[in-house]
Amino acid sequence: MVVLGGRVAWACPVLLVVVVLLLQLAGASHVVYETDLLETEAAAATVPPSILDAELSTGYHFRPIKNWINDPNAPMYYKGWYHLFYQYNPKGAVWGNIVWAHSVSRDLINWVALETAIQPSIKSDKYGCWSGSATILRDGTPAIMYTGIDRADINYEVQNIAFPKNKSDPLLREWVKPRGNPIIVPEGGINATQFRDPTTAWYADGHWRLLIGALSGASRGVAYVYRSRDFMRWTRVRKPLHSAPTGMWECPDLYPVTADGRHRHKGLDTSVVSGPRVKHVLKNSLDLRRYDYYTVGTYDRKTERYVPDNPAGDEHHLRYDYGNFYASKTFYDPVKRRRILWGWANESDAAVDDVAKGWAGIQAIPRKVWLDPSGRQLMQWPLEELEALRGKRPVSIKNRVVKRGEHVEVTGLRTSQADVEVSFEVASIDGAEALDPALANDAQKLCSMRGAHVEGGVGPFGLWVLASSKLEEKTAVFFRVFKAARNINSTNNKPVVLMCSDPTMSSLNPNLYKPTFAGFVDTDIAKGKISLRSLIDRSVVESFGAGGRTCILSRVYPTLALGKNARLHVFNNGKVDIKVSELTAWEMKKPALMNGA
Ligand code: DQQ
Repeated sequence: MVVLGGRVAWACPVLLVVVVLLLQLAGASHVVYETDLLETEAAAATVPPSILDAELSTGYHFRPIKNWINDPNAPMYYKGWYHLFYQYNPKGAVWGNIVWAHSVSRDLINWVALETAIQPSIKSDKYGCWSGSATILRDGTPAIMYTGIDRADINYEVQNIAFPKNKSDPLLREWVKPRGNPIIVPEGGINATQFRDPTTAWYADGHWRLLIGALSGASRGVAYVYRSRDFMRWTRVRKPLHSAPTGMWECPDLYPVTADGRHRHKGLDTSVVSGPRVKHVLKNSLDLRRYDYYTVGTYDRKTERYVPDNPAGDEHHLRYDYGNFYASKTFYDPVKRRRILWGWANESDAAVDDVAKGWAGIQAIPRKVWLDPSGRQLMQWPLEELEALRGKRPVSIKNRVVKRGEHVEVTGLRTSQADVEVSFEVASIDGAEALDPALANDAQKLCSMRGAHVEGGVGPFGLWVLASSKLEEKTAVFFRVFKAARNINSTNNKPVVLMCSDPTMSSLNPNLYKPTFAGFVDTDIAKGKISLRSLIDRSVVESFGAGGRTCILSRVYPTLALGKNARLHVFNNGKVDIKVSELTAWEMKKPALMNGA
């Protein structure tokens, strides 16, 4: 064992493997939080030094200074402060010993870490304080509902409540658990080991309601509705809000969005349950796939049922993010009247790397979410507050044609931490490839078979980010256009647009998980334009296609493209020329306050 920079790092590979295995055994059996927890001795011995490089530590994405984090919990606004709680292991960089860490912010960019808010202290959370949500009650009191683990032998899951000790403290530093916990227990045949993550509650007709995620039988994901008049005594509604044969639903979220064109950017309070232009979004985090899926539909408060507009949506149609983004949660921001989405992005390195570097997990940049005018899907965009971190001297390119096989470097700024907005013009889509019908609904496979280096007709074109000087390392974020075809995203036989993140060449480090991620983009490329925004922050690339219709977050760990050596290029590996009508790139500053880092 050696001590690195004041913290303990395990250097002996045998010991390291034992530690990792023990930590795995101590963790929940239903989750594999690491891409490759079962490290071999050989891998442990070869944690590449680059993984420990401070130049890979994210700067403007939310994270604590050290240790493991996962799900965002109970985001809320209270008396002038934004609050974020999150699942945290105070003892190390792998999942375990879970408590609720707590940070507060005035602007959702600068964060101050406070004391642990909720930790095991009563019988019904003795073995873990898992995910949950906040609700502001009608008298203004915030209440937190969370899942407690109350048995040592199995993950027996119950729901607890906590209130602020002092409501006049805007920072809500201390939380108390009243007598009477747990206030919801798994009864009536519910699988007690798969029953967790209460949502924010909504109020109508004299009752509060909330959802709890569950698994019914071997494979049915379920969102149960519980109702209460006083927020303390809860009764389950006999039929669930909704269910689908997808496996366990973790961290459900149900919230209203407006389909009113004039106000479509506005968020709605969670208790707005009806109205002529009110739709609902139901999101589930699918434990089997570790992705967040949602549908747009109708919630009926009388029957307490939800019906998706597109029944096929239950079969994994839409995702918030087609990359590394899980266990998300939204909240309504009454200050700017918007709905904000938080999501967790795990590492894509190995557990041994995380132990060695001492931290694991970030939160994605909080995003504003609203309903697309089509009504078929959501739009997402990084919060406007982030723009305060943009450097004063952006670099821009205008009207630059990028020919077949050409790449254009964007120079004049450091791009290891940058915000890049680009709009592409596609003069004609006549040269687009035909879409193989067998892959027409499988964006992920399509992208892995036709990655950034495979020449196409129209595209692949996009950005190489975190590129090394000789391009041995680069992460490609790009579009590829196919001829008109029917697919899950094209209701009227439009050309099909695929958005991909291809990190297969992102790092010379051989021990990494480098999945290509992809989603279709519901846009009419025949009109000749498409935009891309990428937020680059050392080991994360978070991209927004077509104004936020399709989003992809990737974790990457270059060995060469670090710090001032990271480059940015526009590339075109299609046969048809494309034009960059405008590109603007800003260096991104670190927030003045990031949890003490
Ligand atoms: N993480 C929590 C659970 C939740 C899971 C435990 C999702 O409450 O279901 O840390 O990542």
